[in-house]
Amino acid sequence: MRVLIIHGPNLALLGTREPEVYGSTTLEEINAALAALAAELGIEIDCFQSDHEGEIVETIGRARREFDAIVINPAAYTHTSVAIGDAVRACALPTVEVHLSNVMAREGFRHTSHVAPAAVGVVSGFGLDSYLLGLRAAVGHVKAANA
Ligand code: CA2
Repeated sequence: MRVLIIHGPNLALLGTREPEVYGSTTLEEINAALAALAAELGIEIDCFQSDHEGEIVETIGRARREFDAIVINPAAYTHTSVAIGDAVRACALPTVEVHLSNVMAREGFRHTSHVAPAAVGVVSGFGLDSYLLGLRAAVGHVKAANA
């Protein structure tokens, strides 16, 4: 099983700015933790970060041929991008949306997601663990669908 991990805009800055909101863990540390969990689960992952909406849309569009599921933190595009929501719907891979912070406890504009209606579920508010829980959920979903 292969799972594509997508990190949206500005997440490359993790660990360097706003630690009070997003913690002190870097993106490299998140990817390393995901790789360790993937090894434990006996699956493969590929991690991708982009600040560009079109690149994220294209990457989702290509994913169907190579991957069984997607775990995505669309970052600010969560709240603005009809295109990323449409890409997730069109690619038809089970997708889990994850957020480091609890978006529902933040500003009102963060309460809307264009991706969540196309996802199998959302994990929000657990920092690094949101990604790890999201990966476990994606793998469990694929296994259940193939059983
Ligand atoms: O909580 C999350 O994971 C978010 O997706 C993070 C986004 C935010 O727009 C979403 O509402 C919730 C922001 C990512 C920006 O990351 C930064 C990291 C360090 C310093 C500055 C920004």
